[in-house]
Amino acid sequence: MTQRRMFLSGAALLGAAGVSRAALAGLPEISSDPGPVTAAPLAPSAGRPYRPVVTLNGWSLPFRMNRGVKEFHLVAEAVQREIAPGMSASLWGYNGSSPGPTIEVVEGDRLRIFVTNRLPEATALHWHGQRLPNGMDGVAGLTQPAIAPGKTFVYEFEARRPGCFMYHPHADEMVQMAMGMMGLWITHPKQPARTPGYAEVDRDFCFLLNAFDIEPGAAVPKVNTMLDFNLWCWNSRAFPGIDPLVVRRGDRVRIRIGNLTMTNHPIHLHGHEFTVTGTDGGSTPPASRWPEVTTDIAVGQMRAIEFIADAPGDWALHCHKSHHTMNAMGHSVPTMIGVDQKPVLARIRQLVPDYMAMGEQGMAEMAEMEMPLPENTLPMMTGSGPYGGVAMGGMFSVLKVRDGLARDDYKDPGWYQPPPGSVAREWTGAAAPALRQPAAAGGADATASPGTAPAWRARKPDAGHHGH
Ligand SMILES: [Cu+2]
Repeated sequence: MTQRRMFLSGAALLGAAGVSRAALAGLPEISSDPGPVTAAPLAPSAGRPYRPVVTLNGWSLPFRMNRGVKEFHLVAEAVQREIAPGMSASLWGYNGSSPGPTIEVVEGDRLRIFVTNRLPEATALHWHGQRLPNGMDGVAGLTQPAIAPGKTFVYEFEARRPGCFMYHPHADEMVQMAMGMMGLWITHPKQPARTPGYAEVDRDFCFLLNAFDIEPGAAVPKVNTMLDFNLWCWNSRAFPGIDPLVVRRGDRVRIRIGNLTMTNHPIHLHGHEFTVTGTDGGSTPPASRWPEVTTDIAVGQMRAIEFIADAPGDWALHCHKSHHTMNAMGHSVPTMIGVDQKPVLARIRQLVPDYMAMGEQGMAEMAEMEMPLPENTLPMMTGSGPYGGVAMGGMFSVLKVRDGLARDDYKDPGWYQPPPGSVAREWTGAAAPALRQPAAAGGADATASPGTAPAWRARKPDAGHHGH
């Protein structure tokens, strides 16, 4: 009875929107990318109710109801995606964006998904993690013929299991995923209160981990790269292009993260403990959960983490592989820490006037250098905070916990204003004890006077190891 009433109200809404019977016989209208901003959550226009998710730097695909069936239209096509201000990539995606729009449905929904191929090669769409008839699984050649360029295919199945899922091509996968073809899929439970292990939350974020290898100055990813990617992204954005996750203090927060890169990513949250409450296999049994501050997300996996955001502040949320919080860099640059380059610098500058000696004291100085970059390239590490350079890139964002936000307010509140006296500060008392030399052969520490250089020893780079 309830269901019937909801379908009727859905039909009434559609009537108001002026969708005629003739229009319903044709393909659903194509919705297109609103840009690389985090779109406001898309409240359902019809069908069963649910609390929508927030796709970081992304959006959810509108649908229409057609005689009780929820219909979506995905268009596989070439897209232009700004990775961060200053760099744009030529990718493949869906409906104008990479990743494609998030699809949100409710457990028990009958679905019809139209997939139009506007790529120069065949594709197919796989619904990662779903229970569905074998012929709807989207593996080209195995469960269906590939969708040729210019053709539209129809997928029909019921959303049987609530949880977080992904969609991606299962045709020329290496190329199509390296080009950015992927999207998120959320199946909301029909009866949230009666779904084991599931809790309603105040803020429900989602994003995909993806990676590209784009030569500095170029725009098209190198599709044959297996490990040495240079752009580590969330939803095809790299820091400082990734929006903050804005939450109200005390909110119960869920973050759903899927990994469609070629390596694992230990995702780390500062200032809070969370539990892993879901995988792409569904909600985890509550008795199986333990607190974490980092969770590793393997290739092809999804994880839903939950926590109470009870600590106000600007808390880093990032991949803990330090190379993944950087943008394009040269991995074959030798380590120069402790090497005095001054004697040779003047001689190099006679040949290359702009030459800069780098890395003697670490690489953070690179974040502040005003080096001319090739066009369409991001600095290796960048971004500034209220106290200076953040020196980050790639898979990094900020969880902003604030008092007194409105329920659906996701606007960036600016930088956190900490209570007076609660920020790490410079010690102004007596000077620190003198620098200590490494232990001598006899085992005793020699103490040097301040300013004396320690016994650094430069080591030649290992020529044989370039992957990581
Ligand atoms: Cu990572």
